[in-house]
Amino acid sequence: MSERIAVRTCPLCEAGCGLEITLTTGDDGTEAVKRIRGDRDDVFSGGYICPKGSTLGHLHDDPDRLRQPVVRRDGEFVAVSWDEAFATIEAGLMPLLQEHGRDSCAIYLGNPGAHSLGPMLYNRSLITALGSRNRFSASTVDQRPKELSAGLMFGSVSVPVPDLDRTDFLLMLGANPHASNGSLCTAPDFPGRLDRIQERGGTIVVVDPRRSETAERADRHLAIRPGGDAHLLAAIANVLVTDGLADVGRLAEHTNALDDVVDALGPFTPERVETATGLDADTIRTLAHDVAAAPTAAVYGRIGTCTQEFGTLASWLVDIVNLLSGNLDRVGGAMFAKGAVGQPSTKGAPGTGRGIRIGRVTSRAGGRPESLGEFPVTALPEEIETPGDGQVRALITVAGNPVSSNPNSERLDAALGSLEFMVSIDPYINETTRHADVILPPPSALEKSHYDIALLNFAVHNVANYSPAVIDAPDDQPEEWEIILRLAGLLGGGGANTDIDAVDDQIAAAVLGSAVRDEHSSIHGRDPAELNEQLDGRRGPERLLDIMLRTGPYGDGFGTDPDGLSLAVLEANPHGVDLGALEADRVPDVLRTPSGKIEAFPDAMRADMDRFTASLDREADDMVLVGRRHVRSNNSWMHNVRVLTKGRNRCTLQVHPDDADRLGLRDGAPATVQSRVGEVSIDVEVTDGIRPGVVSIPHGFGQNLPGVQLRVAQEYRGVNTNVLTDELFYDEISGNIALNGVPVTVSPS
Ligand SMILES: Nc1nc2c(c(=O)[nH]1)N[C@H]1C(S)=C(S)[C@@H](COP(=O)(O)OP(=O)(O)OC[C@H]3O[C@@H](n4cnc5c(=O)[nH]c(N)nc54)[C@H](O)[C@@H]3O)O[C@H]1N2
Ligand SMILES: Nc1nc2c(c(=O)[nH]1)N[C@H]1C(S)=C(S)[C@@H](COP(=O)(O)OP(=O)(O)OC[C@H]3O[C@@H](n4cnc5c(=O)[nH]c(N)nc54)[C@H](O)[C@@H]3O)O[C@H]1N2
Ligand code: SF4
Ligand SMILES: [Mo]
Repeated sequence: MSERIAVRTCPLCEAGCGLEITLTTGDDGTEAVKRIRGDRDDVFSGGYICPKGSTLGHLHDDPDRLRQPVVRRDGEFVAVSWDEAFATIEAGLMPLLQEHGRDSCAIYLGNPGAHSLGPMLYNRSLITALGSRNRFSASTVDQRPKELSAGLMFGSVSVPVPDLDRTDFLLMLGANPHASNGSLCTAPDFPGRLDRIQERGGTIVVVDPRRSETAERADRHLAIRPGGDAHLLAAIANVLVTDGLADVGRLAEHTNALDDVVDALGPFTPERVETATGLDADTIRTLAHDVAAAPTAAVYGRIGTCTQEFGTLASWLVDIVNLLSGNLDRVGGAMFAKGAVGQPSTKGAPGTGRGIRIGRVTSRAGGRPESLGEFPVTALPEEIETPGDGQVRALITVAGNPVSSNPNSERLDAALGSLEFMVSIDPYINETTRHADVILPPPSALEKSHYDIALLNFAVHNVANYSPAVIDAPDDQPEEWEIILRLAGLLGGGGANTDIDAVDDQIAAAVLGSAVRDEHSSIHGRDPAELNEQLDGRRGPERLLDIMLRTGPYGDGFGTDPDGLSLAVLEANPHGVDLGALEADRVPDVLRTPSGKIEAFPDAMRADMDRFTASLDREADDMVLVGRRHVRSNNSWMHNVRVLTKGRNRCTLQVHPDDADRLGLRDGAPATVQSRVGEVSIDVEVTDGIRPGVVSIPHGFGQNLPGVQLRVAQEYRGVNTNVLTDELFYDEISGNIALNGVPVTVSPS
C-alpha cells in the first residue's frame, strides 16, 4: 500500500477552499481517499474547510452514484452502455423535435454546473445545438435580481463584493455565511474574515428575520419583516441625503440620474417604512448615520434579499447605498473583482459597451419576461401544461433538481411526469431525474479537473487556482464536457456518434478567433495557427481555459508578457496564484454601459417604483414562510452522505414562542403548514431566534418520493419546503421567484 497527497479546490460551494487529499493505493492498483483536510498552503483559503469539504471521498464512493448511463424501460431504470444511451436519446428525442420544432424541448441548468468546468464551458454549445427558446436555470430561484441590478447599473454582470478584509463596517442583509460560506462573494473562511472585522474594531450589522448563526455573532441584529429590505435600504438612502451625509465623491461625474433616484426615494423616510420593515424609525436612522460615519463601509445583500418580492429593487438599493455613502469602488467598500479568465467587464473597449437588456421576448404561455437569455423557472410548468404550438414536450436537465428546488414542486413534478421525453446529465436518480428516460452520469468531482470560471469573478481577493483531476476515471467514463458535446452533436443533427474532437476544435478556434479580431485583446491581429501551436495540444476545457487565462487581464498574451498567466503557470502552482488585493478606482474602465456611466436609475427600476411605493402601507400577513441553510447540507443533493445528515433532525419548522402559544404548537410535535399551493407536515422547533409572525423551513429535503434511489437521504425525515412556495409570488423585474415571505397558515397536525 502506498500513499500520496493531491491538492484540489473544493467544488461544493462558492468559497472554493483548497483541499489536501491523502490517497492510498491498494494492492489491485485502485486508489482510495484516506483523508481530506484543508490545504494550509492554499493562497486563498489557508487551510479552512467546512464539514462538506471532507466528504468528496464519500460522494465518490457513494453506491447510489451512477457509474453507467441508465435508460427507463417499463418504468424501471436499466444500466446501459454509453452508445446505447445516446442511441436511445436519438430515437426518442429527434423525431419529437422534427415533428414539433425546437421549442418543444426545454433545457434546465442547475447549480453544480456553475462549479464544474464542463458545464461552464460547454453548456453554451448544448443550448445552441438545441436551438430552443425555452431555456431555464437555477439562477431565477436565486441570484437573478442581483445579476440584473449589476448588469443594468454597470453594464455587465460584475457584481461589487464587500471588501471583507479591509472594511470597517459591514451591513449584511439576507445572508448567513456561517451556514452558507458566502455567495456572490467568494471568500473561503468567510466566518474567520468576519471575526477579523470585529477584531480590528469594525462593526457587523446583520439584517435577517431570524437570529442566524451570523446574526448571533454580529454587533447588531435587525430582525426585519421578510421582504422589507428594499424599504429599509431606501430609507437609509433617504437619511443619507436628507441629513447631508451623502458623499458620492469621485463617482459623481461617472454616474447618471442619481438625482432622480434621490427624488424617487423621497417618500421612503424611516417613519414611512416602519410597517414594511417592522423596524422602528430610530433604529433605521441610527444605522444610516453609522454607515456614513464609518471610515469605510460595505453593504452586502444575498439570497434573502434576492428571492423575495422586491428582489431587484433590494439588490439595486444595496449598491445605491454603497454609492451614496461613498463606498462603491473604494478600499473597504464594495469593490469589483478582476478574475483571471477575463469577465465581460475586462473585455472589449474599457468603460463602455452594449450593456444588458431585459424582457426582449416573453414566454409563450405566461408572458413572462426573458432575462440574460432565459425565462424564469416559474414559466416551466405552464409551458409543459399549456397545449398549442410550441408546447414543451421534452426536457434536458444538466446538474439540476428543479422538482426539489423550484416553487410549487408538486405542480412541476406532475408536469415532468407528463413529458414525452427527458434526458438528464446527473449522477443520481433523484426527485427530478426519476422522470428521465435517459440519465447520463458525469464523473465524480475527484475525477474532474477544476477552475472556478465564474466564482472567482466575485472573489474578495484576486486569485487563480487550477486543479487537475485527482483520480483517473474508469476507461469507459467520458468526461462531463464530452457528454455535453456528444449530446450537442446529436441535437445538432450529427447523430449519436458525433466526432467530439472536431467540434471541440471548432469551439476553440472560435474563441481564439474572436480574441484575434478584438482590437482591445492582447492577441489582436495575431495568426491563429501560430497561437494554436502554443496550446501544446491541449483539448477540452483545458484548452479553452488556457486561451481565456492567456488573453485575460493577467495573461501572458501568448508570449507578449512572459511573466503573465497561462494554464502552465497554474499547473506549476497547485496552491494557487495570488493576484493581489481588490483594486479601487476601477470605474469608469470597469463599466460596460452604452453611456459609459453608472446608470443609477435604470428604466426597469423606475417602472417598478409604483408597486414599491404602494407596498409601503401593506400590513403584515399573519404568518409568512422564509428559508434557511445549514452548514452540513448543500441544496438538495448531499443528503445521501451519512456523515453529514446524521444527528438531530435539521428539517424543522422554526416558530417563535409567542406564535407557538397562540397556535397551540409544541416543540418536537408535528405541525401542518399550508400555503396557496400545498401543504406539508413537519416537526416544530420553538425558538426565540425568529421574528414573531415568521416561520422557517430549510430547502432541499424531502427525497422520500417513489422511484428515488438515494438510500441514505430517503431515511431522513425531511419535507420539501417548495411544496409550499408559490410560482405566482415573484419579483416583477426579474421574474425571480420569491421564496421568502410566502403567506402560510400553521396548525398542530
Ligand atoms: N425554498 C428554497 N428553494 C431554493 C433555495 C432556497 O433558499 N429556498 N435556494 C435556491 C438556490 S440558491 C439554488 S442555487 C437552487 C439549486 O437548484 P438546482 O440546481 O435545481 O438543484 P440542486 O439541489 O443544486 O441539485 C443539483 C443537481 O445536480 C446534480 N449534480 C451534483 N453534482 C453534479 C455534477 O458534477 N454534474 C452534474 N451534471 N450534476 C451534478 C445533483 O445530483 C442534483 O440533481 O435551489 C433553489 N431553491
Ligand atoms: N451549507 C450550505 N452552503 C451553501 C448552500 C447550501 O445549501 N448549504 N447553498 C449554496 C447556494 S446555491 C447559495 S445561493 C448560497 C446562499 O447563501 P446565503 O445567501 O448566505 O443563504 P442562506 O444561508 O440561506 O441565508 C439567507 C438568510 O436570509 C434570511 N432571510 C430570509 N428572508 C429574508 C428577508 O426577507 N430579508 C432578509 N434580510 N433576510 C431574509 C434567512 O433567514 C437566512 O438566514 O449558499 C451556498 N452555500
Ligand atoms: S466552505 Fe466547505 S463546501 Fe464550501 S468550498 Fe469550502 S470546504 Fe467546500
Ligand atoms: Mo444558489
